[in-house]
Amino acid sequence: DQIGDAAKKLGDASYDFAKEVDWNNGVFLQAPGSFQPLKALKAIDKMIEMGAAADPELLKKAADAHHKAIGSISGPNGVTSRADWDAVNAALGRVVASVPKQKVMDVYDAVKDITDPKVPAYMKSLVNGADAEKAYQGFLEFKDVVAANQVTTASAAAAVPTGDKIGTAAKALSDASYPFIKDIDWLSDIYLKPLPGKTAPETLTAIDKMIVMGSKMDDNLLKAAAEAHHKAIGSIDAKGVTSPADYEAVNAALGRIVASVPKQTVMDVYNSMAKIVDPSVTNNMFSKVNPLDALSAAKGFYTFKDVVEAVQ
Ligand code: CLA
Ligand code: PID
Ligand code: PID
Ligand code: PID
Ligand code: PID
Ligand code: PID
Ligand code: PID
Repeated sequence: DQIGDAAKKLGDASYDFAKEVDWNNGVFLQAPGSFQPLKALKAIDKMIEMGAAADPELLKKAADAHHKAIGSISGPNGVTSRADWDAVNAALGRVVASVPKQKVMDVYDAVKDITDPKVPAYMKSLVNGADAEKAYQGFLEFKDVVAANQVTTASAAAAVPTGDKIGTAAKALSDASYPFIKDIDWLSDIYLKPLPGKTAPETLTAIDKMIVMGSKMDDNLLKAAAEAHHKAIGSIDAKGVTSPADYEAVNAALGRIVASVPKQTVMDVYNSMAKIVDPSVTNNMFSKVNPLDALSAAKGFYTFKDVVEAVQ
């Protein structure tokens, strides 16, 4: 297809730049400017809306392309192979082309809103500037091909199951855990702190397992889960906490997507996360909330998971 061909040219123009970026640099965990959690949530919300509007098959292929690319990483900077670099660019170009232009521009504008204007120049200063310029010229040509292949209308909303066992169980889970949700400081910057003692390649292993799980999920249910998050963001209070009803809808939606993949795929995520999250992190989270509320939430979760497993 045209986007695939254009991705090869983009690769010619950008792979030198890709090799020069230090993908293992911890700086990429930081906010790209002053820390503004509510504005950042707005930007994430725009990405969620774009993800929910994207063609699910193309989204899966993009997830698969990332998984494959993680497998061909080499060298100290963590760069993937040239072929996989091109494949990721092509896959993302197709995802972009599957949503109306305005959805893409909404992400761009919202990210711009939380990005200090000095950040791009700083990023450029870390690589060969001429190679960054060459990559950008390549991107500008690529985006014209994407625009020429872009849809103009958004896809239909997902179908949300009703009256299913997971939906019923989600109500009990949400009742048991909403006090805990209200105890959590959602606007803290602690969630952007590095995981103690872990390197970027180690962390990427766990993310890779999530990508694999995402790629196996039921299309409609993943879309519904994204839409449930978008709705929940719309009802947050000043402390970032969503309404009880929207929280319940998120739990139901996530239970359903978990049930749509094999148990082992879920456990692969859990086990890889357990390897990179030191118990001190979990204990620290626990120390900041009412312990009775956390225990009630945990009890609710362990009951919920049995319902999920029964329909998995
Ligand atoms: Mg989420 C999970 C935040 C968007 C899909 N997500 C999580 C949690 C964290 C979070 C609260 C990971 C950390 C953790 O486990 O804490 N997500 C979060 C934010 C946003 C977002 C702030 C922004 C909009 N997510 C989002 C989108 C999707 C997902 C758009 C795609 C549709 N997210 C997704 C999945 C999962 C998460 C599939 C998880 O599995 C993970 C999670 O919650 O695992 C348990 C602990 C969790 C909480 C504080 C909230 C849930 C409370 C539960 C139901 C009960 C508490 C149990 C116990 C006390 C703690 C867990 C014990 C542990 C051993 C499992
Ligand atoms: C400017 C001025 C003009 C010239 C110009 C110009 C530049 C415009 C530009 C630009 C626009 C632009 C857009 C970019 C957009 C990037 C979008 C990223 C989206 C990320 C997403 C992430 C996600 C997920 C995911 C799916 C999940 C949801 C999420 C489900 C269902 C200014 C040059 C034309 C770069 C969507 C993918 C996992 C949130 O106009 O004169 O330069 O760049 O998890 O959804 O699972
Ligand atoms: C524009 C203007 C509108 C019209 C429009 C428009 C186009 C927007 C577009 C577009 C956005 C867009 C984005 C693309 C992004 C590509 C990103 C590629 C990333 C590849 C990576 C590969 C890798 C790895 C990996 C992880 C490793 C690092 C690596 C670590 C820690 C402008 C059409 C709407 C194409 C990251 C995965 C292995 C490097 O908006 O008018 O057309 O395309 O090895 O991580 O090691
Ligand atoms: C300039 C002037 C214009 C021309 C121009 C120009 C240059 C702009 C530039 C540039 C922008 C730019 C951006 C770059 C962005 C790279 C982003 C990389 C992200 C990597 C991540 C890696 C990671 C992980 C991971 C998970 C870990 C955290 C991390 C935990 C909990 C100035 C040329 C356009 C290079 C996210 C995945 C392992 C961080 O605009 O005229 O030159 O470069 O380790 O999670 O640990
Ligand atoms: C233990 C001991 C026993 C008792 C027990 C026990 C506990 C087990 C547990 C537990 C397992 C467990 C699992 C959890 C799993 C969480 C998984 C999260 C996945 C997140 C994903 C994120 C993503 C996306 C997304 C889609 C995108 C890709 C991504 C596409 C196509 C130890 C109690 C049984 C919590 C997948 C969703 C946006 C990466 O066994 O004695 O306690 O918890 O962007 O894909 O867009
Ligand atoms: C288990 C054991 C195996 C069998 C198994 C199994 C089950 C795994 C499961 C499961 C995992 C799982 C995960 C669930 C997670 C739910 C998370 C809910 C999060 C809700 C949020 C709501 C909100 C917002 C929002 C953003 C705001 C904050 C809030 C900010 C900055 C165990 C079956 C495989 C259900 C985050 C979105 C508006 C609070 O593995 O043997 O069954 O379920 O307002 O952000 O303000
Ligand atoms: C313990 C002992 C057992 C019993 C038990 C127990 C407790 C475990 C606990 C607990 C685990 C736990 C986890 C919590 C996790 C909260 C995660 C919140 C994530 C929030 C995010 C928000 C954000 C953003 C966002 C984007 C911004 C950055 C942020 C930028 C660029 C010990 C009870 C089981 C509470 C990610 C989305 C706006 C940060 O196990 O016997 O008690 O709590 O602003 O992006 O700015």
